[in-house]
Amino acid sequence: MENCGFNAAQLKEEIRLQVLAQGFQAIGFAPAVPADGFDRLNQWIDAGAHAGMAYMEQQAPARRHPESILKSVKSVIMVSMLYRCHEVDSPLEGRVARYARGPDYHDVLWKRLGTVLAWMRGRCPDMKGRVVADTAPLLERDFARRAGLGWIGKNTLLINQSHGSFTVLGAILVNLDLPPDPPFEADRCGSCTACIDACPTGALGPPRWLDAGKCISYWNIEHRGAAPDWVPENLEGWLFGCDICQEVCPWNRKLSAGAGILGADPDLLAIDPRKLLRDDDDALRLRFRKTALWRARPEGLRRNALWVIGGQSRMEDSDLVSQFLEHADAGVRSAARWAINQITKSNR
Ligand code: B12
Ligand code: SF4
Repeated sequence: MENCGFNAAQLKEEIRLQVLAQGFQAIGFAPAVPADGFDRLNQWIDAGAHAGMAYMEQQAPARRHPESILKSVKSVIMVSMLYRCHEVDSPLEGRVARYARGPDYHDVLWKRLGTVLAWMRGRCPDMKGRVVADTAPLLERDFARRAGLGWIGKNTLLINQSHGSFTVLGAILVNLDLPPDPPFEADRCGSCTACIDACPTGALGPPRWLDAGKCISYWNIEHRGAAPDWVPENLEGWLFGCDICQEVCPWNRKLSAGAGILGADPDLLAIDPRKLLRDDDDALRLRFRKTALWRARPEGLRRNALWVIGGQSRMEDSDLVSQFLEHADAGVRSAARWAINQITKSNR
């Protein structure tokens, strides 16, 4: 589509300003072409590295090209938003991945990118566009690299030279011809292997390959039901998600705690797993419905809380944990059994 009479470079600059005004830290423009990493995605799926994420397998063909999301797409506008990075030191609480410590980022991104798209429609009433954040079949990190936002680190995350990797990604797909930015070609990881070395479950490696079946954030976010014992044994206190491969990354060191627009809720910096176990479904819904933690649903949150409590092995928790030994959900029951065993072993 012609750019409704606008000079493409000027329209691009205006879009950039609109995106930055919505609190995004970075924006870049990529052409709507087949994804660079599509073959790698297929190798990853063929190797079973997606573990139980059936949607990754089902949607794989759709990730080849952004036209599966918007048929007439010509440009992919990639954006990233830095989230806040407060450190928390509360040994009895469960650790929450930083991206989940505020309102659900999907809602934030969809709303803000929707505002930008509405502005664009005001300029070009006949244009077509789609807002994307996480859930659509787009290889977001590939397109972010293509749009010049950064490189793909050995922890597989998109790293921006100024903002590091504690960012979430989103996109606006449009049928406008917007001049692309140069892709980010350099690999700034160099000889560093800090993330690969730090991962407690060996999920990373070879570089830029993550075996989801070994990744803590797969087990405590995506997986439903029981898990093998080595999962809770290596949880290192993570109640939801895991940030270890980002915490050790030198590119995240200079970030200040207050940086980023995605606000952090003080109640979500870390979560008391005992309170979580005492809450019923309605209370959990009220507390977590509008946050990313809701993806785990009440039974997943209870299972994760039991894993964290088991890892702390305190005798005084045994009564509470015992209440879940006959729970209706198999994942919760099995986590309670594991936690009781841990408590008993450590207090013999
Ligand atoms: C499935 C998924 C997961 C899975 C699998 C993770 C994974 N590495 O694939 C699990 C549940 C484990 C997960 C965990 C996390 N996730 Co996640 N996840 C996704 C999702 C939905 C798809 C990712 C995907 O396509 N994987 C497929 C594999 C094959 O991808 P890959 O290993 O990275 O390889 C691809 C590219 O990197 C590329 N590639 C690799 N090497 C090279 C080298 C070169 C030179 C080139 C050109 C290309 C290239 O080729 C591959 C195919 O495209 C995306 C959203 C989206 N729509 O993209 C979010 C996303 C990747 N997740 C995100 C986040 C925040 C996380 C967590 C940090 C959350 C947390 N704190 O717990 C962790 C990080 C774990 C990690 N180190 O990856 C963000 C990452 C933001 C960023 N800055 O990169 C995304 C983009 C969501 C978003 N919209 O913000 N996630
Ligand atoms: S920790 Fe080192 S190897 Fe891993 S992503 Fe960061 S710079 Fe790259």
